[in-house]
Amino acid sequence: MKSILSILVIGILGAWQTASAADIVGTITLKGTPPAEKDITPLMDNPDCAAMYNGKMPTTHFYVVGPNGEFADVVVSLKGVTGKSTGDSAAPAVLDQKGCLYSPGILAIQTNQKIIVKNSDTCIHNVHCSPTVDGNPAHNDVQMAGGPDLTYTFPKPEMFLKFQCDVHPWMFAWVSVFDSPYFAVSDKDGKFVIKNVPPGKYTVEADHRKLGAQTQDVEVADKDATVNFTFTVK
Ligand SMILES: [Cu+2]
Repeated sequence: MKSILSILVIGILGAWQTASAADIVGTITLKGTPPAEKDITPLMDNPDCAAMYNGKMPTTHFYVVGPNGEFADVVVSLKGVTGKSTGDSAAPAVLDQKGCLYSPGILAIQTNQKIIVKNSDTCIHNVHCSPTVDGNPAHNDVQMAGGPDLTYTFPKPEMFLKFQCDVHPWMFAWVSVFDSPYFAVSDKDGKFVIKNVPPGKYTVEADHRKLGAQTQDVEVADKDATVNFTFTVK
């Protein structure tokens, strides 16, 4: 009886293990020297915005790269995985306007996940998003200093949906929308983690706003899978 019980327990544990999800982890590296970031001079010509910088010129952040090529702001996702969104019940994502810039400049959300746009500045902004995929609504809303947050949702997957400010023409954010929770944006160490991926074979796509997309195939079983990407500056 005892042995039957232990076989049962082992069997149940085994079934649980093969059915359990694992993470896809990796590091993104940039090879080569990216073009120098540009000074955002018009920001400093605007007294409201310049007041937040104490004379220190802000720059663009097209290539956020560490001393050893650690490459941030790469959007990593599972290509072609749709119909898996948990956006309805996911915590909202936050896009802030701070120092007359969007923060973060690269963001990823799920379909139907709330994205809350804040204005942390002491000046007015205008949130203007222009999707290119049918079914994703455009918005163009004035947001006063200290004004209430704006909340948007997008029902369709879209890469790099453009947010801009019509008051400050240098302000851009790029929001990628996925129909699943299986995505991540690489951090300042070039690391990413796509959590709780069900077992299976996937194509992992890494997409950088300036350098385009790469893919690699991976099989997820019962332990974490590693997929590293190297981008090269052309
Ligand atoms: Cu603005």
